Amino acid sequence: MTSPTPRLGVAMIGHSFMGAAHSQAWHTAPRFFDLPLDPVTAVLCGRDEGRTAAAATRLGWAATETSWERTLERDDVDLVDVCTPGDTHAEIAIAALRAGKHVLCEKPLANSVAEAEAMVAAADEAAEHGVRAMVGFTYRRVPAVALARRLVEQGRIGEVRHVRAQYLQDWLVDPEAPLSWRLQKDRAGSGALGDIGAHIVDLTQYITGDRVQEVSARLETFVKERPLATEQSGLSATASTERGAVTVDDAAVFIARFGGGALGVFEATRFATGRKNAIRIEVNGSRGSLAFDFEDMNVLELFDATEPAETAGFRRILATEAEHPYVAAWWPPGHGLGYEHGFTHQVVDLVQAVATGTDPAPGFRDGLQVQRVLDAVETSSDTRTWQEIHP
Ligand code: 4PW
Repeated sequence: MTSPTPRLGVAMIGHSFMGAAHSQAWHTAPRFFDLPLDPVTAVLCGRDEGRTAAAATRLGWAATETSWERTLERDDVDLVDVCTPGDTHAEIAIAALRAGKHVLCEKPLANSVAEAEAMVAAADEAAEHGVRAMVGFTYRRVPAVALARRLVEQGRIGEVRHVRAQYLQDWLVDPEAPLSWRLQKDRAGSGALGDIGAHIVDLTQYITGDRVQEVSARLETFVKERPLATEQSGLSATASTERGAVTVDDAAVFIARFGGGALGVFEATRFATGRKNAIRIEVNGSRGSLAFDFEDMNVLELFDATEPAETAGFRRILATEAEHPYVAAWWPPGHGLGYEHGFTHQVVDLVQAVATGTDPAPGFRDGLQVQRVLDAVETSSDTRTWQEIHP
């Protein structure tokens, strides 16, 4: 008789947009992937008892808590999934690691470099006792993106010279869209820069295997005052009659130089009218190019410069074959994946790392490096100078 798969008790802190995305991932991952540990959605933690209980029923969690400190004391919890706004990441994640719980923390890792450094220190200490920490840059786990990384690693596009990255949303174009927590510096750390710019910094570094080393940036807040938010759900919220100041950037643009010499152009905005969640990455190398757009997320475009000029051209690789990263566990070719699958793959990779006692990627150190880039971008914009990112 085979022994049962060991249990991994999970507690999730927060149950809004990211909480819902993570919940489906914890449920779905063991159903489609052969996992070495059995994740059990043990405890959902939120501040309001009634709302947390309703969310636990809807999202499938066995028990609820209204205090994250109490959640960390529970013996049925082995891993803490932090899905709260950035202002609580450091405090919760550090306490969880010290309590011997593995941690998955939403991005950006923290609201400041100092917080991210403290989190890395806690993660390093915890790693000595076999406790793991991961930061949730989920878009790395879109099969077409993971394929892009694989092709760069194999040398298919040669030496990388140009990186073009945009993260375009439009949910703030309406000046009356309410001032939700994502528009408050004390809660979110920064605006479009940290919320979505962080993703393209991580994605370009992941795909190229290189690091952003220098930046020159400009941030802008187009709408400086908005109605305060009452109810919030996902990216939308209900407007109150009172108004408040927007304390974060609406858009961030910056140019960059990577350590290996490639030049990068980055744009993160919530004002790209008509673009809902367009994450566009293009990488040009000495032997070819790659292009990806999340709004057509099952496709990776490849230009192979070694092909005869007569027939060479960008071709669309439909990344839905069993040979592509993560896809073998899913559907037959052509039956594409969606937004939520990145979160499922994140759980798969984290559970593997915990079970095998290896450091998950991206770990807190990767999160800190992205934080340093975000910080350099803000300083550059404030001072109108180029800023170096120190390792
Ligand atoms: O991918 C994005 C997130 O990181 C989502 O579109 C929304 O913006 C929710 O949080 C950020």
